Amino acid sequence: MNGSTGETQAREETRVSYMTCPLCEATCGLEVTTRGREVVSVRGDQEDAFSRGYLCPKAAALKALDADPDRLRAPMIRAGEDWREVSWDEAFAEVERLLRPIIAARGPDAVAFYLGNPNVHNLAGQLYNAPMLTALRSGSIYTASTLDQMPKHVSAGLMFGGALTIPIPDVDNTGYFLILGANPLVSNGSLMTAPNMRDRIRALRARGGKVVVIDPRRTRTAQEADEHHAIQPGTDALLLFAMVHTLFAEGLVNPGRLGEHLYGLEALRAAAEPFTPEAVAPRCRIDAATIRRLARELAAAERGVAYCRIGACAQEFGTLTNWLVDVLNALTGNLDRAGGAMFPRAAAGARNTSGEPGRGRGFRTGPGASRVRKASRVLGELPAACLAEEIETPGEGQVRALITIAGNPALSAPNGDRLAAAFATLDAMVCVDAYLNETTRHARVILPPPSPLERSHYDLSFYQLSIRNIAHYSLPVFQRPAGQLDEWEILLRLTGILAGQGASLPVAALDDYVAGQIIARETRQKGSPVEGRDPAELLAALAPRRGPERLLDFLLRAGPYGDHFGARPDGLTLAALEAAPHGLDLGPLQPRIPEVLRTPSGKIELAPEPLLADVERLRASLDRPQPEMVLIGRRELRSNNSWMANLEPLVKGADPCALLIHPDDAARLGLADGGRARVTSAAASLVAPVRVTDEMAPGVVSLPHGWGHGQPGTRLRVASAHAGVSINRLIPDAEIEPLSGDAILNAVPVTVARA
Ligand SMILES: Nc1nc2c(c(=O)[nH]1)N[C@H]1C(S)=C(S)[C@@H](COP(=O)(O)OP(=O)(O)OC[C@H]3O[C@@H](n4cnc5c(=O)[nH]c(N)nc54)[C@H](O)[C@@H]3O)O[C@H]1N2
Ligand SMILES: Nc1nc2c(c(=O)[nH]1)N[C@H]1C(S)=C(S)[C@@H](COP(=O)(O)OP(=O)(O)OC[C@H]3O[C@@H](n4cnc5c(=O)[nH]c(N)nc54)[C@H](O)[C@@H]3O)O[C@H]1N2
Ligand code: SF4
Ligand SMILES: [Mo]
Repeated sequence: MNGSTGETQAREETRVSYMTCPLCEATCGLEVTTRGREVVSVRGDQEDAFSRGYLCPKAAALKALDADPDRLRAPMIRAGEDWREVSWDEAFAEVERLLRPIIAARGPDAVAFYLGNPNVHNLAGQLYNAPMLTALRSGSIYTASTLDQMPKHVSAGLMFGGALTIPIPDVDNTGYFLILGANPLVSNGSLMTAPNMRDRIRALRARGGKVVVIDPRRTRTAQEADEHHAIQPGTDALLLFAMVHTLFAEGLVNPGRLGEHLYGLEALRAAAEPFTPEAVAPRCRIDAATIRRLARELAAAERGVAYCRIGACAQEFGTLTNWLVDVLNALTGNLDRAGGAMFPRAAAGARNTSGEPGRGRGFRTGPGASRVRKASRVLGELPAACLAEEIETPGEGQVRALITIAGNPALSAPNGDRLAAAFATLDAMVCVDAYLNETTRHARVILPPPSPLERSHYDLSFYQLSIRNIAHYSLPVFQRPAGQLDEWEILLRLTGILAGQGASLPVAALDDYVAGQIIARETRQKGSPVEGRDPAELLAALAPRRGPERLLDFLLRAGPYGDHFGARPDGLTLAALEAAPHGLDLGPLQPRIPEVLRTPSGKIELAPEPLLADVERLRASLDRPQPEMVLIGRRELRSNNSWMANLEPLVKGADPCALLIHPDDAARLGLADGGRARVTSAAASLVAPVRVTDEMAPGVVSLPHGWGHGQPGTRLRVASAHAGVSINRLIPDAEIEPLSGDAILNAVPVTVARA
């Protein structure tokens, strides 16, 4: 089960390996050259079927990540302030000793889970978190999704019937690209897996297309665009509604082929009624003539697409915004056609191909709600912004223990000070994490995963969100050192403990159980290529594979391109991917409506009732006084949320964690470039270095998230020297987006003064 001793690797032969970068959604192919156990270089794989040699500075930093002396390599137990390295058996025994009494005395809900972003970049998290959660059946489940894309799940679920039935911009074939609240040239794209967005956008413009960016900041993406409009933060839904209004008012609604599949056109027209361009213009700070022109241009474009991401999503009207983006695409005939917004068909584990085609049970939020503020449960989870109060508030169901898997909520979730204080009061905290950081310092036990170069990889999540259908499996670059568990083994051992089976239940038996369950479920699934097959026969066909490879092989073979276990002998298998180290291109996205739909009506729901019910809240915002100054977030090229700041190559150079402010605001407030400002919100007050730049819209300041290192009890030597401040200290947790439970991370009212 454990890796070999690595003695063969210790001999100094030079090797070249190919792998998919697991650090962001772009899934670039990397060429990693190694000598013995050393990384010599990380380059873009010129032959990669998708990324063709592209990579960003983070991938090059995989070398530093792999070698980072602060990266944890052995389990640790804390006693007071002191951490002690222990064996895996001792660590799991301690986990059991901590958790079992809490579960026994207070029930499963007393143990909360927080699953962070790297879980979706990791086969272990994708395949083994679900069984772990099922083992305990705690209702206290939190993830980074409610700091991120949950509004998209809700809007897509309501419109198309599946929370992962998300239309993706067909960037390579479009002629008009309207981008709201995303900066893909820096973030490398999100809910749009597409390596090298800069060249894709340049190619779009070179073929005569147009790019329009809606962002309170003139970002790098805006600089590459034909047009940039500095919208007032938090008002994207108003702008989009006014564009919808314009389409109706000017007879530009032209869904084309989609017409017969749309339901709710009249209700939509009525809902858009109050949102005339004139009504929204003063709030959005985009004039009515421009709004009309943008609507006409999208309608007139031969192939066009609207797209929004985190700035327009993690905000007060995030679900309405995500809905209206897809509404615009549908009304202009751009949904589900080349150059518009299309539905990928991923090779493995795709939610949007499972079940009977064309119709389904649809999507709804709930059932159930959080204990303290009654926030609706969505996709089985509670809003991350509710976690602090669920820990603090006594009573039945109070959270007394927390298990984090690859998450750093102390820096990534709102009201960070309150959350960290709440962590300190827990009876037990267990973290599966690579670092002793702002969150894991509160743990009693830390269970470290192997280096990303010591595990296999396949992007189960992001091929479901990709601009082309791609499949790429990578073998580990290095063997794991003797004794290091793979992350899926860690998760299975936790599963055994949570299931009440003890800390020493053999991983192999649990893994067989998990595989059996997944296979049996699929054979019962209507419309599955393996519907009605004998699970035992399929399980036998997967031998001798085990662990994530067995599950991945199953998902590929039972997937839309698969060999269907003999039924289609030329079909895809894991073996075929192993023979293709640069990945396989399964072709451009294809139209999928109506087959992709899973709504009860079998139609695209243009005006789902829960969304219509939220429209009045948006309308009321038109009459609200505007705050004088609001805070928004951003990403910098060399960051990865909160966790790669301990790598020297990524933090050298100018301080990335500066407050960006417009020159007029700076002058009015007496702030100088390079000086310091005090930023105060309803949640906290902090001091940040100032960068004066006319990139920013007046009345808007920007801080990146993921900073605020250097806290006592952490072991992040490099990051501590580049600590920065945490924007999430300033973000209140009192309000959430009501439909999705998403945190409101953008357009937060603040005051700014000289420090
Ligand atoms: N204000 C503001 N806040 C934000 C955002 C924003 O735009 N503005 N963005 C939000 C978004 S989109 C997201 S996704 C969240 C992210 O929020 P989180 O997922 O909570 O935070 P990360 O910074 O991604 O932390 C990842 C953790 O996983 C660990 N880790 C890294 N690799 C592995 C691995 O392979 N296995 C394990 N077990 N652990 C690993 C790291 O050490 C780190 O502790 O932040 C959100 N917070
Ligand atoms: N380098 C780097 N890349 C990353 C990450 C990282 O931390 N660093 N994180 C990854 C993750 S987890 C995610 S989810 C993706 C996110 O990917 P993106 O969504 O592209 O993320 P950002 O670069 O933060 O871009 C958000 C933009 O929204 C703008 N904005 C803020 N508020 C508003 C608003 O109210 N309206 C509008 N229209 N715009 C607004 C901001 O100015 C910013 O330019 O990036 C991923 N890639
Ligand atoms: S863009 Fe993303 S996937 Fe590509 S090299 Fe950079 S971090 Fe890795
Ligand atoms: Mo994210």
